[in-house]
Amino acid sequence: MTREKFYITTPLYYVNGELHIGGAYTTLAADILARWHRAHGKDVFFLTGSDEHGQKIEREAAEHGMAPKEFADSIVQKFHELWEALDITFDHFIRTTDDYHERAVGEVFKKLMDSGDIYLGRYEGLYCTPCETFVATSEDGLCPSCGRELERISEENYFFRLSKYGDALLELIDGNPSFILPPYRRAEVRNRVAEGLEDISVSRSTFKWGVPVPGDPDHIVYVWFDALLNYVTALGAPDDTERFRRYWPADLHLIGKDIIWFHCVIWPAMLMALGYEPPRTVFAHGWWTINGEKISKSKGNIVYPREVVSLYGADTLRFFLFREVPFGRDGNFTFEAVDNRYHQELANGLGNLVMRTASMITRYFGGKLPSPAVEDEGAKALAALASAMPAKVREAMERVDLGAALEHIWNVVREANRFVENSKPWVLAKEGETERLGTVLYTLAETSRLLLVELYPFLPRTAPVGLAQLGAEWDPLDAEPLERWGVLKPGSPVTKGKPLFPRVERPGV
Ligand code: ME8
Repeated sequence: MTREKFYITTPLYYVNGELHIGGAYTTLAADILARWHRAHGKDVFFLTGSDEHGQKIEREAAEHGMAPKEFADSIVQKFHELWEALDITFDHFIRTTDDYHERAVGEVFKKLMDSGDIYLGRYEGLYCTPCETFVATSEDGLCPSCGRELERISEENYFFRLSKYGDALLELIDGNPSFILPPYRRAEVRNRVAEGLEDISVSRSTFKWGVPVPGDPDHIVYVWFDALLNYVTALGAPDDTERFRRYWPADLHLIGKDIIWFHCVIWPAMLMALGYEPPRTVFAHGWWTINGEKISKSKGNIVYPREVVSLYGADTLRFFLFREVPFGRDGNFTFEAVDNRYHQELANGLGNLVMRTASMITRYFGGKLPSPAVEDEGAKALAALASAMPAKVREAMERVDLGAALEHIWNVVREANRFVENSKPWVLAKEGETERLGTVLYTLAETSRLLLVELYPFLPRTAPVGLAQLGAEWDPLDAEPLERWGVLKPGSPVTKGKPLFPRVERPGV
């Protein structure tokens, strides 16, 4: 039986500087989902990469006294270091300067020139270089998206016949409720499409850093047209490759809400022009802000992932970003909030639960898991709640609602800790109620195990450590048999290890 495929992508990040937590956010989300789908039997293809052409990169490189490619190489190296530090399990990393991609972009451009979907015209108007966006109108000469100064350009340009695809796009949006997620982002895109679409400029001729237009090398392909194609060129398109046939259409393009128009309108129209299926889902998440302002390379209000990782570890960054804010909404970043989540939820909540469970089994049962020999109301209720959790997590993950998945999990963490307080195992031990104590501790161990199985995509370093302490099996490619109650066998070894989340002193606090 062939496994079902799951093709997931991140945006290609511009190589104009090191990545801040915004870029890490999208890539971590993709990694969490990739791990979750792999653990549930899917044949996952997880793509990320770098967006290297265009005026912005050309200028940035010049400021560093470097050639664009040389500059891009140095930044891409940093991306790779970051993805390694954050345990990102991508299957392929595409650079828009890769030969196969550049060749494919030229071929696609030619194909669309031949079919009439791309034609030569003249662009007179405004351009925002930081956003690499053509802007139709602006009263104050500032970019409506980022607020910075626009440049007036007047160039002979190739145009893409976007106007032709308005009706088909409306049909796509209306007929597929999960094409644009979260649902609250759909209306804005739909309304703008319904107002009517104009053809868009897809080439530039005043600088050189890009893929030359076939047969007209004075022009280079517009950086967005080039970059969007990565999602299919990475699979070998426009050649009819096995990989392309296997994985296209993408199951999930993860993006920030800043680039929803490119992904939900321009990209599907390009695909329609090429005769390819549109992606199944584009999920646009919100922005991380500092004091309410979007964290952004060009604004310079930045937090780097390493500032969190060096103190709290990579798992904490992952956990925090999806626990603190519903996936889809904006959220304000503070180190206080990271510190609170770490100490209250990871250290005192989950870490303490696993620690108490393992150490009581070590102390009272010599490190052998006791059997749940007698009935206990509290234990039964906790077991029922924990057993029901994996299905709820699944439902949330399938909607790409990472925050809801964590909330289902944390509900069980809270109840398990409450159960420890209510059942008072230390009193049961003192009073010699060994059988009841066995039931309580078995229930806590099995609940902790289920929690760690569900948390693995969110805590890929810590969850296996906790599972090993509980003597539990774990297979990152086959979680399903482990998602039911009663997998731990009485008599199996449990070891008390180091705390999963030791206390952290923040310097200067
Ligand atoms: O737009 N909060 O690249 P980019 C949350 N190259 N996410 C953020 C963020 C923030 N403050 N800042 C950035 C580009 N992001 C193009 C994409 S795709 C074919 C080409 C994330 O380097 C978010 O995912 O500006 C956003 O969409 C992406 O980084 C933009 O990265």
